[in-house]
Amino acid sequence: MNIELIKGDITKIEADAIVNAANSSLLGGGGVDGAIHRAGGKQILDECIEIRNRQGKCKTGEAVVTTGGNLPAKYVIHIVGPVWNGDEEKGSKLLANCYHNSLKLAESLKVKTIAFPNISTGIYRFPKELAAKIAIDEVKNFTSEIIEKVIFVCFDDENEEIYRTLLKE
Ligand code: AR6
Repeated sequence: MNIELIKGDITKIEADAIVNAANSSLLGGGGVDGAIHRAGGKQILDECIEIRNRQGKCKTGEAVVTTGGNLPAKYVIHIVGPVWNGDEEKGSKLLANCYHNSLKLAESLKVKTIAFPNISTGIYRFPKELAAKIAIDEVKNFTSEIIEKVIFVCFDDENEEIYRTLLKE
């Protein structure tokens, strides 16, 4: 899989799938979640409500999919990242699951290109450098015959700098 780094707004990315850093309610929120629901329109929320009604709240690390609504992306994969509470071992495993489960779901949808935001590094306060290492490791360790490209979309300068440095290594 090719890895690409982009600085910007994930709602503008033309990938088969973009990943949303959602919360367990699946009903939207702030940060990238708010941006995706605003840009994608009501269809995404309606589908999230349907999923909620069918299976209840979404657990940390669990991935569910909706269409992209008005977004250029075909699918939105909603994942719930861990809230940082200082437990590095547990938090790291949960965050790794987020990337792994998103990639597995993407593969089952025959997605060729997928874009990730920096899950958990905003409102959920996960340390950015540790989160980036986990994200890059999970993607590099995932072998796929289907997914061709993974795009890390960094919104803030700090994350972009961290990813640029780690991806150079
Ligand atoms: N495009 C790409 N990345 C973005 C965008 C955007 N438009 N907007 C923000 N980011 P956060 P979390 C970056 O807080 O930490 C929500 O309320 C941001 O700079 O969106 O997983 C949910 O509903 C940061 O690096 O998600 C949950 O309640 C990254 O996205 C909670 O926040 C993640 O920040 C989830 O918190």
